[in-house]
Amino acid sequence: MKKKIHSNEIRKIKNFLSESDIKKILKEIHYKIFRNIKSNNKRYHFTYKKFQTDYLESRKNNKWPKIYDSFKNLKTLKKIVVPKISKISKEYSNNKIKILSKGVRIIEKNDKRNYPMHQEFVGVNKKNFFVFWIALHSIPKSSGGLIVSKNFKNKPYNHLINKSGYPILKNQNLWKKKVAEITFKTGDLLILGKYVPHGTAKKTKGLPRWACIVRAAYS
Ligand SMILES: O=C(O)CCC(=O)C(=O)O
Ligand SMILES: [Fe+2]
Repeated sequence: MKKKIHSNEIRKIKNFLSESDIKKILKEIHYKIFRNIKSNNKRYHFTYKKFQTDYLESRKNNKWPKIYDSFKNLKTLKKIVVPKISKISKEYSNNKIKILSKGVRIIEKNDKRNYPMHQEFVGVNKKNFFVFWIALHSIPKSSGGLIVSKNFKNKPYNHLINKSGYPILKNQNLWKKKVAEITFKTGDLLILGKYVPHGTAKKTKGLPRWACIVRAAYS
């Protein structure tokens, strides 16, 4: 029997990506960043700390939006993450999945890019689709994990577009009253149904938060 996932469900899968998978992903990202900063140190060398400091440096560069956009096409997403998502999806359905979008999302302390509460269905014209959200490092409390609603119906709610252009649920303050914060260990995956209200957890501490987000639909 397949463990079908419903549109109002969330499922956590621990250790979905291994430390070595993640190192490959972060190295690819770091190299893209490194090539675009004016660094005195000409030699490329990956360490997690250097990755984070080079990122903060490259954010000041006007090429940053282009670099960020290129993360959608990371080879490691295609070669490591997508095949693993296809594989795990077979546990939930006999139907094949189609990747709708993939990318990397970064949240810094008190970041304006924080996502308010929303459901994922807005603008996605697929009956059966899911968000695959993967932590690229451990994310303890108050470090920009995810908040998910504890009390909601399995249906679409009305959304409005906020100043940043994101579709968000009306009455954010009410939604935010009944949420649980999800924390992550390196490589953990959270699968979210299209009607699960969710958003970015407050980030008041720690280095920038990195997650890989893939949206996929069953045919
Ligand atoms: O990564 C996050 O903090 C939230 C992202 C999200 O909900 C989305 O991309 O739809
Ligand atoms: Fe979302």
